[in-house]
Amino acid sequence: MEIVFASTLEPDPQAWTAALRAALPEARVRLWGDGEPEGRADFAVVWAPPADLFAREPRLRALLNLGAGVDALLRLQGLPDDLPLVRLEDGGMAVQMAEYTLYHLLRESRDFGRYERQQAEGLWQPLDDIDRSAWTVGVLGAGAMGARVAQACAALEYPTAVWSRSGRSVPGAESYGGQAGLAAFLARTRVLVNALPLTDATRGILCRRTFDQLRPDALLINIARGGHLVESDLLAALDSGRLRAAALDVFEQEPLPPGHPFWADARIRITPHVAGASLMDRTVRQIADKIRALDRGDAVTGVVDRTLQY
Ligand code: OXD
Repeated sequence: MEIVFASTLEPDPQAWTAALRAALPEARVRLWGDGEPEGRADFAVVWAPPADLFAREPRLRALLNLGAGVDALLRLQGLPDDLPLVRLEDGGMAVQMAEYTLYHLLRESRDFGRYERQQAEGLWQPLDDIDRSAWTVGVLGAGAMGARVAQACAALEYPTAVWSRSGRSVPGAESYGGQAGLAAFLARTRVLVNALPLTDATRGILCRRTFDQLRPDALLINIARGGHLVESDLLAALDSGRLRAAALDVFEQEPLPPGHPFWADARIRITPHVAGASLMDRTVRQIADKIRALDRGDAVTGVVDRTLQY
């Protein structure tokens, strides 16, 4: 069995290739562009692969993505229609996304920013006790990421709901499904967390119409994709006071360009697409198990449905 590791974005492709070699000693694992003979790979492990991968590796039996989101992969020129794509289900990202969400939720609901300002003024001034019923969390997406985020919020007794296309239930959270359930979900939500896949159906879902349906003084946390957000609608919602703040980890254009209005906006907290990193050990173990199963002809989980786009 031959495996090729191909990424135009991964800063240390040698380390991933070495980890795959260690996890799959029975396979020949190559790094794309290493000068070795091409055209014989059975599986490709990728993160933003080069577009000519498919022409140069025509014998691929499956593509395994180093991340959970496959939106960019599905847009890649030359991607064969019948090539199975397997997304990463949880390579340690879900718990990090839960942490990220809790950090911003706690900061706002416990007013820790205000205590920081008070400290700078040498002021000892307890603020009002927290009223959890006022901090209703709504998570868009009930997959591995959304479910973990929702469970973490619910564990701290924030009233939590999830919304998904299918209405999948998550223990500890109320669940809402489909277009029919969206309005009721938004109407009970003050802290909106986006953990959806980016598809034709979800692009632009974080827009004025959505913001207008949330409870007042809302907080937006986007840990999915920049394409979900209509940026001008976010700025308008912050200006009008409809939203109090936003925590954004992902952007339509990454890196966020210098001079972009989000940089200088004190109501927006920016992180550089780090809310949920794929951790090497867990990711490689998961991918190695899946490659072995695929090689045996067994079914694996995480296969992308091209119609649903995730
Ligand atoms: C992912 C990501 O898709 O890190 O997993 O964005």
